[in-house]
Amino acid sequence: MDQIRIENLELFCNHGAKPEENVLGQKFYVSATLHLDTRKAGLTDDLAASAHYGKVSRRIKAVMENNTYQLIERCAEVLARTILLEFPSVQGIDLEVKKPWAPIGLPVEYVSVCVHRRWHTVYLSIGSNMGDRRGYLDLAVERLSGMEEVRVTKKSDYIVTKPYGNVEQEDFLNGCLELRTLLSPHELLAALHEIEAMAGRERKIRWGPRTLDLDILLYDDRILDSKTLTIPHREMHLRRFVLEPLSSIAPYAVHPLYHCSVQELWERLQAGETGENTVEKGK
Ligand code: A4P
Ligand code: MG
Repeated sequence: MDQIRIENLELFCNHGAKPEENVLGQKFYVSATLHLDTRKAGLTDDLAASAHYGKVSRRIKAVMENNTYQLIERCAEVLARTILLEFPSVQGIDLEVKKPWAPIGLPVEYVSVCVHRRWHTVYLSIGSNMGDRRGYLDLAVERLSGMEEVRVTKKSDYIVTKPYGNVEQEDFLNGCLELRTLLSPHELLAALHEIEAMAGRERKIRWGPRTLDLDILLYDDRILDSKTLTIPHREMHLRRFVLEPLSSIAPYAVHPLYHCSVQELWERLQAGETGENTVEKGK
């Protein structure tokens, strides 16, 4: 991806863990590399197709001067988030905050913190088989859309599906979403659990009836297996209620373990059939 670089923007601000730093202030330098596609601006000579480096610099100055943080880690985190949220063409950012007068009692050129932050593409499975199923799925979309660090970029149709697994229960309404997010996988999982709780979700039986179930299917091309989170979702390739709606919004998304597209997974499942069936569309 193309880059725009802002090198060593000099600022005078009050960040520091020592109280005197917060009063006296000192010099900081901020550098930012913006990752974006400059092709259109390059061809048309139109600033609207790029990111205005003057505006980005002034935003960095305002955030640095109007706040007092203890840590340069915090400065870097807030700056990266602000630029990613406020400049839509910027897909990612490398940001460095340098502190040349860091009071460590030793001759040092500077200390600095560097972070890389970017928008991530995520696919979610959403499902409900209790009460107002459509209402719960719509609630999830509404809550996710209301979060600053999440953008719902695609939504499949909802389909009615027979329960998968060995629990006797009502049919499900299922769908899939595409999100862009600044949240890490575990932060996103925590946010999904909060939305499930808002929908009155109770965890009694594994694979049992639920007002709202929100699962992370894919997160970029990440492979992750922790105690609380496995990505890609362990069973996504076996589930009609996942692959049918997912293939309608992301046929070419690639499963990073099986190295094949969602469309291929869906075709394989249809060819092999595994006992769980779509019964009707759009209820
Ligand atoms: N967890 C691990 N990986 C993930 C992930 N990728 N996304 C952990 C979300 N959560 C993940 O989930 C249990 C724990 O899994 C979470 O706390 C999280 O730390 P849960 O939602 O509390 O419990 P669950 O949903 O009963 O269990 P599980 O294994 O997540 O089941 P699934 O996979 O969600 O399947 N049939 C149809 N037709 N439609 C459905 O939507 N859903 C299920 C539940 C079963 N049958 C279904 C459907
Ligand atoms: Mg679940």
